[in-house]
Amino acid sequence: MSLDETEVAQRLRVFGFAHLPGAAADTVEELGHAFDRLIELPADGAPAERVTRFDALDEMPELRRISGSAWVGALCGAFFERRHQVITGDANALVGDSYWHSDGFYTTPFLRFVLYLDATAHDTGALRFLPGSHRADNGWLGEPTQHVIRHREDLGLTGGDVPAVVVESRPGDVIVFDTNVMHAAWHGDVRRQLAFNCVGEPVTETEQRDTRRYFLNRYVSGSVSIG
Ligand SMILES: O=C(O)CCC(=O)C(=O)O
Repeated sequence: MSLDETEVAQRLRVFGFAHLPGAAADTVEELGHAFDRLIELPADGAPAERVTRFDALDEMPELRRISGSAWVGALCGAFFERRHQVITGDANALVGDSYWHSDGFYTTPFLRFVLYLDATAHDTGALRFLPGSHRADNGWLGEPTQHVIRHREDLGLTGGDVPAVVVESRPGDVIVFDTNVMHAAWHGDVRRQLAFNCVGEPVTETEQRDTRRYFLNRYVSGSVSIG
C-alpha cells in the first residue's frame, strides 16, 4: 500500500491515532478465514461475552504477514525513529461497550494496530478517540482523564456523548493508535478484531521496564477478557 509514513507518524504524535483506509484490503479475506479458524463463534455469530486469543501472531501467519510488512516497518521506523519490535498480537470477538480507557499510561510510546473484520459505525461499536489524550502527563490521575472516566458524575454525559472522534471502519482498514490515547467503543455490536502491538527497541532501563509491564498488562487488561 502507499502511505506517507512521515505524515502518519506525525498525526500519531499530535492526535494519538490514525485511520488507514484499505491498508490491509488485499488480505482481508484470508484474515477472515484465519480468524474463524482461531475463534469459533456460535451459529448466530453473537457470543454471550467477549472472547480473546492472545497467541494470534503464533497462530495466524496471515496477521504476521501484516505485522512484518514493509509499510508497518516504515511507519514504525518513522514513529519510533529506531528499530522496532512487535510484542504481542491478539484476536478478539468483541461485544457490547468498551468504556473510556487508555491501555495504561507509559512514558515509552507503544503503537497498537487494529483491524476490524466487520464494518463498525457510530452506532455499532466504532472505535472512538479523544485526540491528544495520549500525553503521558495526563496520566491516570490527571484531571482530564479522571473526568472522562467519571463522565456521568463529573460531566453529565453518557460515554457515547463524550465529544470524541468516531473512526468508522470497513473490513480492510487499519486503525493505529498510541496506546496511551483515551479510547472507547459504544453501542457495540459483535465485531471481530485483530490487533498487534509494537514498541521501539527498548534501550533505557525505563523503556525496558515499561515494555515488560506493557506486555504483562495486555493479559490482565480490563477491556478484554480471556477466552
Ligand atoms: O473495539 C473495542 O471495543 C475497543 C478495542 C480496544 O479498546 C482496543 O483494541 O484496545
